[in-house]
Amino acid sequence: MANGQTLEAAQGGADRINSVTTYACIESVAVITIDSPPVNALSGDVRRGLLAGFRRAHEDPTAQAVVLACAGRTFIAGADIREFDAPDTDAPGLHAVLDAIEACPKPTVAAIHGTALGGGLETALCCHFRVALPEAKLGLPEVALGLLPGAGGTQRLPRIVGAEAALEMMALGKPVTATKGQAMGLVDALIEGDLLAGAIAFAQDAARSGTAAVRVRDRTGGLALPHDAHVFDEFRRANARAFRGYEAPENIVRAVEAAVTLPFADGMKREAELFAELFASRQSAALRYLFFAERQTARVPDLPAATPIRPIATVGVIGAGTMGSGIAMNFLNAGLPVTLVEREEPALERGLAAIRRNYEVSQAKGKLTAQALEERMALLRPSLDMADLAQADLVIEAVFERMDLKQEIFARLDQVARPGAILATNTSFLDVDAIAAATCRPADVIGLHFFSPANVMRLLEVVRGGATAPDVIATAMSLARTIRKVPVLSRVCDGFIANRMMTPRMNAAQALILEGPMPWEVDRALVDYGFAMGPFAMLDLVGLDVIGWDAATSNSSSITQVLCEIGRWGQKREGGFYDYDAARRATPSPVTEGVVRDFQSRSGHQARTFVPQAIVERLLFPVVNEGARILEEGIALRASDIDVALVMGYGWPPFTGGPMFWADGIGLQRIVDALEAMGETPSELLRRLAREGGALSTCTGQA
Ligand code: 3H9
Repeated sequence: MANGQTLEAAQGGADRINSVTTYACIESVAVITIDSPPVNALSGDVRRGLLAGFRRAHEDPTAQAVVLACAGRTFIAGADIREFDAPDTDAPGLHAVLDAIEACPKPTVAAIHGTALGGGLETALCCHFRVALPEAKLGLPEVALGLLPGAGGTQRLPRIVGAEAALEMMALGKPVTATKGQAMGLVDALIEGDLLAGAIAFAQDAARSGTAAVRVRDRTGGLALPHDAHVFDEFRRANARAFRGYEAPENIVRAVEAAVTLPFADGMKREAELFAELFASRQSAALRYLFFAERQTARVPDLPAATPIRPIATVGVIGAGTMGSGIAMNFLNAGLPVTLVEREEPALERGLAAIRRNYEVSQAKGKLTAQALEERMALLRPSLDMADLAQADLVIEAVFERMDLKQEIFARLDQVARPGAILATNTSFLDVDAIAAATCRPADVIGLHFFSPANVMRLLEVVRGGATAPDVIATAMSLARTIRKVPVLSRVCDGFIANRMMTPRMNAAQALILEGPMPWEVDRALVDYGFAMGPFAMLDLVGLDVIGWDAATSNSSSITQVLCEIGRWGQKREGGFYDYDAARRATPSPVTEGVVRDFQSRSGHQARTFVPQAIVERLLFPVVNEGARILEEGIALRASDIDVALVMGYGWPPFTGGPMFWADGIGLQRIVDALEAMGETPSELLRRLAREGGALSTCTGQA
């Protein structure tokens, strides 16, 4: 229980206001407690309970002050996002509830533990005071849902913390700890130990002091902090890159501008207008969809809830290259010992040095203490002998993508690993069943496909082979949470979900430049769509030589081959599709242009101009089609898993919701028609949904 003994006692002797709210009067302090798992979101019932609770506290002659507290793991974590699409219209609106809280003439205190987020913090801002456990977090993260704090947060927060700090918290969605919040004036007292007892004592003091408590709306301290009109432009400029493509940050900046220039009531009206714009936007619908999609991926319909989880206390990683060392770091970060195995001493040394260097960078940024760095390194056991993996509960192989090599390793693992150990491969496209066949225990074999850099990227593709045991799948899905990854379950196919989905984009890009657009025009269209870089810039980064080029067999039959033949291998050679200066800034290359023009004239295409929208459709509609095939084949469990995989693994712009959600917004019939016009065959699923007016993003895998 996160919120102490006094809370339990208070609840024990309390009156029940409704199914999620209790009321007690303890030592002259009214205690209203919300208990609505999992996160005390402001559902209709919670709003009903709050309104009734504060009314009763107002009228209760024995109550001199009021404390608002929450049971369970957290204070109110925000508006109930599920209700956004299905509002409880019988319940009082949030604004009416907050007005009632703010109008309470007795001193009101929010007692915060866990996270006070969004509408939760906005509720606390309608109390006169906020007290909190030191480790509690306070934030207004609505921007991540494509929204702004629409319950007065944009107007009240700057009145306490000032415009600049409020912009940081709201437009960047950065929460603060209660300790920092106290320094900013947002938290009035930190309580060590029993939060409710501390909050009650604080409320009694406030009541005793006799001075009228000041409402946040009437406070001006924050607004008096130095700022001028430039603060807003400077903030926009400094964050232009992070805000690119997103609508909510600009509306938040405008709302804070209103807070510093308009009286409170007018600022609230402005906030409501700006909120309404965002609430109706496709972007917010997309980001809300992704919020739930991300939380759904770990649910596997054919795994009974009672499927046991194998305990994982020690991990082995084979291969200390970039992938292997990145993978190892995930487990070290979670406090699990890792045995890292390489064949040769120098490679092992390089891997260890890379891990240490990574931690040192985190330390230099203040994200890791020197002690934590050493603790993590101490969990790492380097080895040159696979026999040292005998005690590992999980072994992950991360060597070159060669089937013979992987099979050899798995055959050896089969001999050394203890019975019941999970044997995982980090392959990004090879057949997991063929790898499993090298062992006598294919039920224990699974794919764990990390994305590079493996210690940073949040996606983990979990690949179930034909023979993988249910408890091995369940363990992998649960382990993902331990190492703070989002697992997406895939069946075996070439490239699994994420890599397979993006192959048509690359093929379409290569084909398109034969018809007129230059690589940089193609890249520009995709960057404007929202990707961080286009496919050709990506090829230059990865290296043209490592994507299947072989000097011995190269015969000038493609643009990539010719570029490789003339030594244009990408950024590492200071030139690929683009030219690069010493600072690795890319400019269109006249050499590449010549090669492309040559291929264009030989291809028989009449070179023509494509508007950016046409380029986007040429490259991304085939991706949507591939997604529909992946569902038809039952490779993915659900369309939303595909969206999560692409957003988290390939930087697909989150504000589109991912390819499946985006496709629904475009219209499936239009996509079918366009695919046919391109000479592509639309999948049966896509055709059927287009015919029936169905949605792709709510589909489940079908095989
Ligand atoms: C808002 O407040 C708008 C206002 O300005 C008012 C405008 C008028 N609603 O993440 P977890 C569910 S917008 C409904 O796995 P954790 C979640 O789906 C809101 N449900 O746990 C999951 O359900 P399930 C602003 C919610 O410990 C379960 O709770 N607030 C909500 O890793 C556990 O969630 C936010 O944006 C919600 N608001 O993290 C905060 N929140 O088990 C969003 C969670 O069925 N929430 N659920 O899958 C979070 O950041 C994290 O959930 C939190 C807990 C940090 C609270």
